[in-house]
Amino acid sequence: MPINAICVITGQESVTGTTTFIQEKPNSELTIKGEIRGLSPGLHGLHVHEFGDTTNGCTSAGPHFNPENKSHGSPDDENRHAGDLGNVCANASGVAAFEIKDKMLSLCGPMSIIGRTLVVHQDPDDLGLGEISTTLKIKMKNINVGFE
Ligand SMILES: [Cu+2]
Ligand SMILES: [Zn+2]
Repeated sequence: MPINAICVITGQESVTGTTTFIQEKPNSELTIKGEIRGLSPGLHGLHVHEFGDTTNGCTSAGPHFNPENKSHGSPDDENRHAGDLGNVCANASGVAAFEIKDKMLSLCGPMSIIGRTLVVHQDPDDLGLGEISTTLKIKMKNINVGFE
């Protein structure tokens, strides 16, 4: 039976949305499907951060979920944080609709994202290629992933 989880996104400046996570079996790829509204048009970094505590934004949510102690990268890289999901793109109306298939993250086991935080950033993610981390400015936060 497929496993499902959902996160409801609430953020600053009337950013709202939902993201659904679907996994057919414990080891199959994770489908991440979402729609986020109220963003500025263009690219926004999307990550799973380590902790589910969003009381103090990115500080309490901790770093990118990284159980294998790797470097920040693109979701297509071998060397990436498990929580690195790249960028989502908002259209001219500020809506980002996306469907991501990810082979690293899971809804169970050591790579489980349950109880962590999904963060959509104001700025694009440089995917590990730049010298300055773009992951510090937070636009939206506060998504605990829980079972549906
Ligand atoms: Cu982040
Ligand atoms: Zn990262």
